[in-house]
Amino acid sequence: MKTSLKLFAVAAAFGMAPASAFAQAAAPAPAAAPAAAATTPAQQPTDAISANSQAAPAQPAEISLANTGSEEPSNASVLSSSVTRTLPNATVGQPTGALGFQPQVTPIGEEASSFHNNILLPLITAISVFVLALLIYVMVRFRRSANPVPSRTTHNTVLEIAWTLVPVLILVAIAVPSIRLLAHQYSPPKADLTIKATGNQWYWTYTYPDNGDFEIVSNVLKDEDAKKRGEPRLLAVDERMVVPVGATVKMIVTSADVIHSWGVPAFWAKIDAVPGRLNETWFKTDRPGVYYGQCFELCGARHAYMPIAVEVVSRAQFAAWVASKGGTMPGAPQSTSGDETATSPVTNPAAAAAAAGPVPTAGGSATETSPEPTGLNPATGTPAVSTQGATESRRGN
Ligand SMILES: [Cu+2]
Repeated sequence: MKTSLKLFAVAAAFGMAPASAFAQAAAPAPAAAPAAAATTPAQQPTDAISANSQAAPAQPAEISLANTGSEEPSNASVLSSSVTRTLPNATVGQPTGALGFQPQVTPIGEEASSFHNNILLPLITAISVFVLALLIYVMVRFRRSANPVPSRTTHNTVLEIAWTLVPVLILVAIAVPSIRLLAHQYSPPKADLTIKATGNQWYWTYTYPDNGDFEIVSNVLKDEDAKKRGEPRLLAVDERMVVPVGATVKMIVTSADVIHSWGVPAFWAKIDAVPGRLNETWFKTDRPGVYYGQCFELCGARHAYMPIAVEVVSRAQFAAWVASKGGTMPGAPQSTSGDETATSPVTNPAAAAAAAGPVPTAGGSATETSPEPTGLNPATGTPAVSTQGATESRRGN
């Protein structure tokens, strides 16, 4: 009896450890939304735009490509094919109501969810079932009527060694893939693009230091506006963070006021946004689409209303979007003064293509003509990776 109980205690204590993996598993179910959700979130960010005085694209409420100085005539089909909003896929990139993780679209996410689904989940299930079976066996076999005179046994060497050794071996077995996953997460490939995300009460701003340091302000959409655009409520935003497909994106995350947390579950990326401090995470996805996240740190009254929407587009579409925001592509002729190779279409066709913006092909599909996203940032200076810079740029507010 006693041994069985002890075995139960050990197994139970052990069983709880892998269960903590569930802690990160929580999909970002949008918090229960009071009707107050729709109270004019779009007002705060105006000062944030004006604060970023350099080359601010005069408050682009609606994206317009017509006057970006591109040599292409303002062509409606170019416009619609390059900078329209991608419609979200209801099964990817947002909560679906299903159990488990959202479908993962990054290599890290695939590795992590596979670790969870194929190793941790079966293991904790087996342990729980084993413990439950032991409990039931003890309750039936050693109940008072069936076992009136209990055994006086106090030690069983074989059993004691076993219940010490087996959990240790299980932990070691878990540690191997776990530490391998950690290593992969913390040794990202060289970044193609750096984006600085700043949490604010209660919206996000995104700065693109590689693309002329322009800033976009991302506010939650009212429920009715989200519905009109075919997007999920409390996850849709007015200005999405846009990244090119296949690019390794380095996220520099900070905050302008209190602690927020930037995360997109489908990317397996989440990191705290701490005022006065720069945190870093990264993601890379080969799947174009719209992926939603939210603030993951309780940050105040409207914590539930500062969602994150990342739109993954082709490289040509990204270049068009950058141009529409008044930014530049790295290596583009107008933005380089000292780098002569970057200006030559011969030595750097990617840069030339980027400078020219989207090529209006007959089918309107700019994707086919887009060069590989590698080389997106030939001069990966990461201008914003200075703690002082982060805090100082915010001081003006
Ligand atoms: Cu927040």
